[in-house]
Amino acid sequence: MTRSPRVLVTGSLGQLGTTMVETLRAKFGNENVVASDIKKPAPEKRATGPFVYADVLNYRALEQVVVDYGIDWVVHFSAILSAAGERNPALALNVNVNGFQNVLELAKNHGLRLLSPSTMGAFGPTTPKDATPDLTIMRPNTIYGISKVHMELLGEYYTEKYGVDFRSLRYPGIISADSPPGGGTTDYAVDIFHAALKDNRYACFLKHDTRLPMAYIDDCIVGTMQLLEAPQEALTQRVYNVHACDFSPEELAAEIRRMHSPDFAIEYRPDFRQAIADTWPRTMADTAARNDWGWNPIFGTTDIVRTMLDKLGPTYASVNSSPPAPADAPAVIAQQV
Ligand code: AKB
Repeated sequence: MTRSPRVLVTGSLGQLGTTMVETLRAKFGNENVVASDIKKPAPEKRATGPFVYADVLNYRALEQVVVDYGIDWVVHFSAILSAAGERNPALALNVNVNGFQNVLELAKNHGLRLLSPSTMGAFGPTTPKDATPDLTIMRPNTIYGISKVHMELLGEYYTEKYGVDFRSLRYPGIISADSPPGGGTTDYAVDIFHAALKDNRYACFLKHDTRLPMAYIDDCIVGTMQLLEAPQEALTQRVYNVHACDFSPEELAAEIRRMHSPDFAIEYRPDFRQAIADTWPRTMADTAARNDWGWNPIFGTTDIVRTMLDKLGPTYASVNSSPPAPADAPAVIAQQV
Protein backbone atom coordinates (compact mmCIF):
# COMPACT_ATOMS: atom_id res chain seq x y z
CA MET A 1 0.00 0.00 0.00
CA THR A 2 1.56 3.32 -1.03
CA ARG A 3 -0.64 5.51 1.16
CA SER A 4 -1.22 5.16 4.92
CA PRO A 5 -3.78 2.52 5.79
CA ARG A 6 -7.12 3.73 7.16
CA VAL A 7 -7.75 1.96 10.44
CA LEU A 8 -10.96 1.44 12.46
CA VAL A 9 -10.52 0.72 16.18
CA THR A 10 -13.50 -0.80 18.00
CA GLY A 11 -13.70 -0.44 21.79
CA SER A 12 -11.44 2.59 21.43
CA LEU A 13 -12.22 4.03 24.85
CA GLY A 14 -11.05 0.95 26.76
CA GLN A 15 -7.68 0.32 28.42
CA LEU A 16 -5.93 -0.75 25.21
CA GLY A 17 -7.99 1.19 22.68
CA THR A 18 -7.08 4.54 24.20
CA THR A 19 -3.32 4.06 23.79
CA MET A 20 -3.62 2.18 20.50
CA VAL A 21 -5.55 5.04 18.88
CA GLU A 22 -2.87 7.54 19.98
CA THR A 23 -0.12 5.29 18.58
CA LEU A 24 -1.89 4.63 15.29
CA ARG A 25 -2.63 8.34 14.83
CA ALA A 26 1.00 9.27 15.51
CA LYS A 27 2.07 6.81 12.83
CA PHE A 28 -0.63 7.02 10.14
CA GLY A 29 -2.10 10.50 10.69
CA ASN A 30 -5.06 11.56 12.81
CA GLU A 31 -7.57 11.51 9.96
CA ASN A 32 -6.63 7.92 8.99
CA VAL A 33 -7.61 6.39 12.33
CA VAL A 34 -11.31 6.16 13.16
CA ALA A 35 -11.97 5.56 16.84
CA SER A 36 -15.29 3.94 17.75
CA ASP A 37 -17.16 2.91 20.84
CA ILE A 38 -20.66 2.94 22.30
CA LYS A 39 -19.67 5.37 25.06
CA LYS A 40 -19.27 9.13 24.77
CA PRO A 41 -15.62 10.19 24.56
CA ALA A 42 -14.12 12.98 26.64
CA PRO A 43 -13.75 16.15 24.52
CA GLU A 44 -9.94 15.77 24.32
CA LYS A 45 -10.30 12.30 22.78
CA ARG A 46 -12.74 13.59 20.19
CA ALA A 47 -10.39 16.46 19.32
CA THR A 48 -7.56 14.34 17.90
CA GLY A 49 -9.40 12.63 15.03
CA PRO A 50 -12.63 11.01 13.84
CA PHE A 51 -14.78 9.32 16.47
CA VAL A 52 -17.94 7.40 15.59
CA TYR A 53 -20.61 5.57 17.54
CA ALA A 54 -20.41 1.95 16.37
CA ASP A 55 -22.06 -0.99 18.08
CA VAL A 56 -20.20 -4.17 17.07
CA LEU A 57 -23.49 -6.04 17.31
CA ASN A 58 -24.85 -4.04 14.37
CA TYR A 59 -23.27 -5.27 11.13
CA ARG A 60 -24.83 -2.61 8.91
CA ALA A 61 -23.69 0.25 11.15
CA LEU A 62 -20.13 -1.11 11.13
CA GLU A 63 -20.26 -1.53 7.37
CA GLN A 64 -21.33 2.06 6.93
CA VAL A 65 -18.22 3.22 8.84
CA VAL A 66 -15.99 1.00 6.69
CA VAL A 67 -17.53 2.35 3.47
CA ASP A 68 -17.76 6.00 4.54
CA TYR A 69 -14.17 6.16 5.77
CA GLY A 70 -12.59 3.76 3.25
CA ILE A 71 -11.28 1.53 6.03
CA ASP A 72 -8.44 -0.93 5.23
CA TRP A 73 -7.62 -2.41 8.64
CA VAL A 74 -9.71 -3.11 11.75
CA VAL A 75 -8.31 -3.45 15.27
CA HIS A 76 -11.08 -5.09 17.24
CA PHE A 77 -10.84 -4.36 20.96
CA SER A 78 -14.54 -4.60 21.90
CA ALA A 79 -14.85 -7.51 24.31
CA ILE A 80 -16.21 -8.43 27.72
CA LEU A 81 -13.27 -9.58 29.88
CA SER A 82 -13.01 -12.60 32.18
CA ALA A 83 -14.50 -11.36 35.46
CA ALA A 84 -17.21 -9.26 33.82
CA GLY A 85 -18.02 -12.26 31.61
CA GLU A 86 -18.62 -14.54 34.60
CA ARG A 87 -20.96 -11.92 36.02
CA ASN A 88 -22.93 -11.75 32.76
CA PRO A 89 -22.23 -14.74 30.49
CA ALA A 90 -25.06 -13.92 28.07
CA LEU A 91 -23.64 -10.45 27.43
CA ALA A 92 -20.10 -11.85 27.03
CA LEU A 93 -21.32 -14.44 24.51
CA ASN A 94 -23.19 -11.84 22.55
CA VAL A 95 -20.39 -9.24 22.39
CA ASN A 96 -17.45 -11.63 22.09
CA VAL A 97 -19.01 -14.10 19.66
CA ASN A 98 -21.55 -12.13 17.63
CA GLY A 99 -19.52 -8.91 17.71
CA PHE A 100 -16.47 -10.77 16.45
CA GLN A 101 -18.44 -12.56 13.75
CA ASN A 102 -19.65 -9.19 12.48
CA VAL A 103 -16.14 -7.77 12.14
CA LEU A 104 -14.94 -11.01 10.57
CA GLU A 105 -17.72 -10.88 7.96
CA LEU A 106 -16.83 -7.26 7.37
CA ALA A 107 -13.19 -8.26 6.81
CA LYS A 108 -14.29 -10.95 4.35
CA ASN A 109 -16.73 -8.76 2.44
CA HIS A 110 -14.49 -5.69 2.21
CA GLY A 111 -10.99 -7.22 2.03
CA LEU A 112 -9.87 -5.83 5.40
CA ARG A 113 -6.94 -6.84 7.55
CA LEU A 114 -8.36 -7.78 10.98
CA LEU A 115 -6.39 -7.83 14.21
CA SER A 116 -8.46 -9.15 17.10
CA PRO A 117 -6.56 -9.89 20.33
CA SER A 118 -6.94 -13.15 22.19
CA THR A 119 -5.80 -13.81 25.73
CA MET A 120 -4.05 -16.22 28.06
CA GLY A 121 -7.65 -16.77 29.24
CA ALA A 122 -8.10 -18.96 26.16
CA PHE A 123 -6.17 -21.63 28.10
CA GLY A 124 -7.84 -23.69 30.79
CA PRO A 125 -7.35 -25.95 33.80
CA THR A 126 -5.93 -28.85 31.77
CA THR A 127 -3.40 -26.69 29.86
CA PRO A 128 0.26 -27.05 30.93
CA LYS A 129 0.89 -24.05 33.20
CA ASP A 130 4.56 -23.33 32.65
CA ALA A 131 6.02 -22.14 29.34
CA THR A 132 2.61 -22.82 27.84
CA PRO A 133 3.15 -23.34 24.09
CA ASP A 134 1.12 -21.76 21.29
CA LEU A 135 -0.39 -25.11 20.39
CA THR A 136 -1.58 -27.10 23.39
CA ILE A 137 -4.70 -28.26 25.22
CA MET A 138 -7.30 -25.46 25.11
CA ARG A 139 -10.35 -26.27 27.18
CA PRO A 140 -11.11 -23.04 29.09
CA ASN A 141 -13.96 -23.05 31.59
CA THR A 142 -14.83 -19.34 31.58
CA ILE A 143 -17.19 -17.78 29.06
CA TYR A 144 -14.43 -15.31 28.15
CA GLY A 145 -11.99 -18.12 27.40
CA ILE A 146 -14.56 -20.13 25.46
CA SER A 147 -15.49 -17.11 23.36
CA LYS A 148 -11.82 -16.34 22.65
CA VAL A 149 -11.05 -19.92 21.55
CA HIS A 150 -14.07 -19.62 19.27
CA MET A 151 -12.64 -16.34 17.96
CA GLU A 152 -9.21 -17.85 17.27
CA LEU A 153 -10.65 -20.86 15.44
CA LEU A 154 -13.17 -18.87 13.44
CA GLY A 155 -10.49 -16.36 12.43
CA GLU A 156 -8.24 -19.19 11.25
CA TYR A 157 -11.17 -20.77 9.41
CA TYR A 158 -11.93 -17.52 7.53
CA THR A 159 -8.24 -17.19 6.67
CA GLU A 160 -8.15 -20.72 5.20
CA LYS A 161 -11.50 -20.63 3.49
CA TYR A 162 -11.85 -17.02 2.32
CA GLY A 163 -8.31 -15.63 2.51
CA VAL A 164 -9.16 -13.15 5.29
CA ASP A 165 -6.03 -11.53 6.72
CA PHE A 166 -6.81 -12.36 10.38
CA ARG A 167 -4.16 -11.84 13.07
CA SER A 168 -4.27 -12.35 16.82
CA LEU A 169 -2.04 -12.42 19.89
CA ARG A 170 -2.75 -13.88 23.31
CA TYR A 171 -2.28 -11.04 25.76
CA PRO A 172 -1.17 -11.58 29.34
CA GLY A 173 -2.50 -9.14 31.98
CA ILE A 174 -1.84 -5.58 30.76
CA ILE A 175 -0.70 -2.87 33.19
CA SER A 176 -1.23 0.79 32.40
CA ALA A 177 -1.28 4.06 34.30
CA ASP A 178 -3.14 5.97 31.60
CA SER A 179 -6.45 4.19 31.33
CA PRO A 180 -8.14 1.84 33.79
CA PRO A 181 -8.71 -1.84 32.96
CA GLY A 182 -12.30 -3.03 32.98
CA GLY A 183 -13.60 -6.31 34.29
CA GLY A 184 -10.51 -8.52 34.16
CA THR A 185 -8.94 -10.99 36.59
CA THR A 186 -5.55 -9.29 36.25
CA ASP A 187 -6.96 -5.86 37.19
CA TYR A 188 -5.49 -6.24 40.68
CA ALA A 189 -2.06 -5.48 39.21
CA VAL A 190 -3.28 -1.99 38.27
CA ASP A 191 -5.58 -1.36 41.25
CA ILE A 192 -2.76 -2.11 43.68
CA PHE A 193 -0.79 0.99 42.56
CA HIS A 194 -3.71 3.35 43.02
CA ALA A 195 -4.40 1.89 46.46
CA ALA A 196 -0.73 2.02 47.48
CA LEU A 197 -0.46 5.69 46.54
CA LYS A 198 -3.81 6.68 47.98
CA ASP A 199 -4.11 4.61 51.17
CA ASN A 200 -0.82 2.70 51.48
CA ARG A 201 -2.84 -0.52 51.76
CA TYR A 202 -4.64 -2.89 49.41
CA ALA A 203 -7.08 -5.78 49.72
CA CYS A 204 -6.20 -8.19 46.92
CA PHE A 205 -8.86 -10.40 45.36
CA LEU A 206 -6.28 -13.07 44.41
CA LYS A 207 -4.20 -15.26 46.74
CA HIS A 208 -0.65 -14.15 47.60
CA ASP A 209 1.08 -16.72 45.39
CA THR A 210 -1.05 -16.53 42.22
CA ARG A 211 1.57 -16.19 39.51
CA LEU A 212 0.33 -14.84 36.17
CA PRO A 213 1.94 -13.55 32.95
CA MET A 214 1.87 -9.74 32.66
CA ALA A 215 3.06 -6.97 30.32
CA TYR A 216 3.34 -3.20 30.49
CA ILE A 217 1.06 -1.32 28.08
CA ASP A 218 3.96 0.13 26.05
CA ASP A 219 5.26 -3.34 25.23
CA CYS A 220 1.73 -4.50 24.48
CA ILE A 221 1.08 -1.65 22.04
CA VAL A 222 4.47 -1.96 20.33
CA GLY A 223 3.83 -5.68 19.88
CA THR A 224 0.31 -5.14 18.61
CA MET A 225 1.61 -2.62 16.05
CA GLN A 226 4.35 -5.05 14.99
CA LEU A 227 1.86 -7.84 14.37
CA LEU A 228 -0.56 -5.47 12.64
CA GLU A 229 2.10 -4.22 10.25
CA ALA A 230 3.98 -7.49 9.68
CA PRO A 231 4.05 -8.70 6.07
CA GLN A 232 1.73 -11.66 5.51
CA GLU A 233 4.61 -13.86 4.42
CA ALA A 234 6.33 -13.40 7.81
CA LEU A 235 3.44 -15.04 9.64
CA THR A 236 3.77 -18.78 10.18
CA GLN A 237 0.57 -18.88 12.25
CA ARG A 238 -2.42 -16.64 12.89
CA VAL A 239 -2.46 -16.57 16.72
CA TYR A 240 0.62 -15.94 18.88
CA ASN A 241 1.39 -16.16 22.59
CA VAL A 242 3.12 -13.06 23.98
CA HIS A 243 4.81 -13.04 27.39
CA ALA A 244 6.77 -10.22 29.02
CA CYS A 245 7.13 -10.98 32.74
CA ASP A 246 5.28 -12.86 35.47
CA PHE A 247 4.74 -12.24 39.17
CA SER A 248 2.43 -13.00 42.08
CA PRO A 249 0.60 -10.41 44.24
CA GLU A 250 3.11 -10.93 47.08
CA GLU A 251 6.05 -10.31 44.76
CA LEU A 252 4.40 -7.17 43.39
CA ALA A 253 3.68 -5.94 46.91
CA ALA A 254 7.33 -6.54 47.88
CA GLU A 255 8.49 -4.37 44.95
CA ILE A 256 6.03 -1.63 45.94
CA ARG A 257 7.34 -1.76 49.52
CA ARG A 258 10.91 -1.50 48.25
CA MET A 259 10.28 1.38 45.86
CA HIS A 260 7.43 3.29 47.48
CA SER A 261 6.74 2.59 51.12
CA PRO A 262 8.14 -0.08 53.48
CA ASP A 263 4.81 0.13 55.36
CA PHE A 264 2.62 -0.73 52.39
CA ALA A 265 0.12 -3.29 53.69
CA ILE A 266 -1.58 -5.96 51.61
CA GLU A 267 -4.22 -8.44 52.71
CA TYR A 268 -5.62 -11.29 50.65
CA ARG A 269 -9.34 -11.77 50.23
CA PRO A 270 -9.69 -14.14 47.27
CA ASP A 271 -13.08 -13.98 45.55
CA PHE A 272 -14.58 -15.66 42.44
CA ARG A 273 -11.67 -14.34 40.34
CA GLN A 274 -9.30 -16.75 42.10
CA ALA A 275 -10.98 -19.70 40.40
CA ILE A 276 -10.45 -17.99 37.03
CA ALA A 277 -6.77 -17.20 37.68
CA ASP A 278 -6.18 -20.78 38.86
CA THR A 279 -6.94 -22.04 35.34
CA TRP A 280 -4.47 -19.73 33.55
CA PRO A 281 -0.79 -20.25 32.70
CA ARG A 282 2.00 -19.07 34.99
CA THR A 283 4.24 -18.37 32.01
CA MET A 284 3.77 -18.56 28.25
CA ALA A 285 6.28 -19.56 25.55
CA ASP A 286 6.37 -16.89 22.84
CA THR A 287 9.24 -17.90 20.55
CA ALA A 288 7.09 -17.78 17.41
CA ALA A 289 6.07 -14.15 18.09
CA ARG A 290 9.72 -13.22 18.64
CA ASN A 291 10.90 -14.98 15.49
CA ASP A 292 8.08 -14.10 13.10
CA TRP A 293 7.41 -10.42 13.82
CA GLY A 294 9.88 -9.25 16.42
CA TRP A 295 8.04 -9.39 19.77
CA ASN A 296 10.65 -8.10 22.21
CA PRO A 297 9.21 -6.66 25.44
CA ILE A 298 11.52 -4.47 27.51
CA PHE A 299 9.57 -3.91 30.75
CA GLY A 300 10.23 -6.41 33.55
CA THR A 301 8.45 -6.38 36.91
CA THR A 302 10.79 -3.77 38.45
CA ASP A 303 10.44 -1.47 35.42
CA ILE A 304 6.66 -1.74 35.59
CA VAL A 305 6.56 -0.87 39.30
CA ARG A 306 8.92 2.09 38.85
CA THR A 307 6.95 3.41 35.86
CA MET A 308 3.55 3.03 37.50
CA LEU A 309 4.71 4.81 40.68
CA ASP A 310 6.34 7.60 38.66
CA LYS A 311 3.30 8.13 36.47
CA LEU A 312 0.60 7.93 39.13
CA GLY A 313 2.57 9.48 42.00
CA PRO A 314 2.00 13.15 41.09
CA THR A 315 -1.78 12.68 40.80
CA TYR A 316 -2.03 11.21 44.26
CA ALA A 317 0.46 13.69 45.73
CA SER A 318 -1.89 16.52 44.75
CA VAL A 319 -5.01 14.60 45.85
CA ASN A 320 -3.47 13.68 49.22
CA SER A 321 -2.31 17.24 49.89
CA SER A 322 -5.72 18.84 49.07
CA PRO A 323 -7.97 19.81 51.98
CA PRO A 324 -10.33 16.93 52.83
CA ALA A 325 -13.49 16.83 50.70
CA PRO A 326 -16.84 17.31 52.42
CA ALA A 327 -18.21 13.97 53.61
CA ASP A 328 -20.82 13.64 50.85
CA ALA A 329 -18.56 14.72 47.95
CA PRO A 330 -17.34 11.98 45.58
CA ALA A 331 -13.68 10.96 45.98
CA VAL A 332 -11.57 12.35 43.12
CA ILE A 333 -10.27 9.03 41.81
CA ALA A 334 -12.90 6.84 43.40
CA GLN A 335 -13.54 4.65 40.39
CA GLN A 336 -9.92 3.59 40.17
CA VAL A 337 -9.50 2.00 43.57
C1 AKB B 1 -8.53 -10.46 32.04
O1 AKB B 1 -8.02 -10.51 33.17
O2 AKB B 1 -9.66 -10.88 31.78
C2 AKB B 1 -7.71 -9.89 30.91
C3 AKB B 1 -7.01 -10.96 30.16
C4 AKB B 1 -5.88 -11.67 30.75
O3 AKB B 1 -7.36 -11.23 29.05
N1 AKB B 1 -6.78 -8.93 31.42
